[in-house]
Amino acid sequence: MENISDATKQFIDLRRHMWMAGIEVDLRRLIWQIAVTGKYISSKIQESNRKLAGFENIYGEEQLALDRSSDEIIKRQLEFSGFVNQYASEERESIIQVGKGGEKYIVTADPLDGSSLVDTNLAIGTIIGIHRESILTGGDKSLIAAMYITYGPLITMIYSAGNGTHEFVLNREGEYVLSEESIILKERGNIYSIGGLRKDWAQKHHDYIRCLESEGYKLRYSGGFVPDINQILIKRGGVFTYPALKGNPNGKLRLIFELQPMAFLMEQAGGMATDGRKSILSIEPKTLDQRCPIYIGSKYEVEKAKAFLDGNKTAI
Ligand code: AFP
Repeated sequence: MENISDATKQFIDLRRHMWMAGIEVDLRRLIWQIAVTGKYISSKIQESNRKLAGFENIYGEEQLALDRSSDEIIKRQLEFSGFVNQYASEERESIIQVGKGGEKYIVTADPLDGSSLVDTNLAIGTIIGIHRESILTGGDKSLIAAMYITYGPLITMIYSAGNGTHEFVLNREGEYVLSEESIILKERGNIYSIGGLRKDWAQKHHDYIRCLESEGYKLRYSGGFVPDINQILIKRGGVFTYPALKGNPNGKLRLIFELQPMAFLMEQAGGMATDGRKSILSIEPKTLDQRCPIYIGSKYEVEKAKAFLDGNKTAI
């Protein structure tokens, strides 16, 4: 759907966009059902923020941690979806059955990533992966769609079902309407988002970061994976990295719940995602909570990271 005018975009809601993109009906319904949970999670954030309603929420019910209550909202939505067989969440030890058996999809979630930022009023988000096959043994074709919802000044939702990467904004009527269609990253950007403590970085990572700084990259790091990635997508370039650390070679972020969905969305936008050597989507997870170093964003910066980590100075 090339060249949709801004005026027209506001009339293209999420369901119409997915229908126009020819996405199969069950997957369209599932993506929409998950997107709707964003409204409920957002009201939980409002309602349970201690600055608004004390440590008890306005109903006086026992206050679940926000990430666990967000997880419950998603689980309940999936139980009634009719399309989901299993659900894996960063908040749960194991994969759980939510369907009767035989349903088409398996859903992964980081229900509320960055929840430690809620009291600072910084943006946080929900990260979703939709799989056809087993999460652990389905290979790199298992992931067929990904999405994330950002709870910031606006509630926005980015999705892809292999049809490019697109942004929607939740309007006053409670509809997700198209705001950025077919996001495509430039060859390179000018922002870098770097996690982990400098004292724990390997020398090759230090050298890479120093090179970006010598090329004038601007530091943009909030401590929230979702808004930090969202900034690279919406600004059409740059790099986010949470590297291998001394004493923690797998870094901090989780392969299944955080990195695979973001890698899917970034690659659909013409970007790249690697652990420093292999593409994220080619890594077969061994365990649910497997962590992985990450370099994700526009091609120039990610290829440069690979060159530094390979010690291949000529390619730098
Ligand atoms: P929380 O969910 O505990 O706030 O952690 C957020 C996160 O998993 C991810 O969203 C950030 O990119 C990363 O941790 C920030 O880690 P540091 O606090 O070590 O910078």
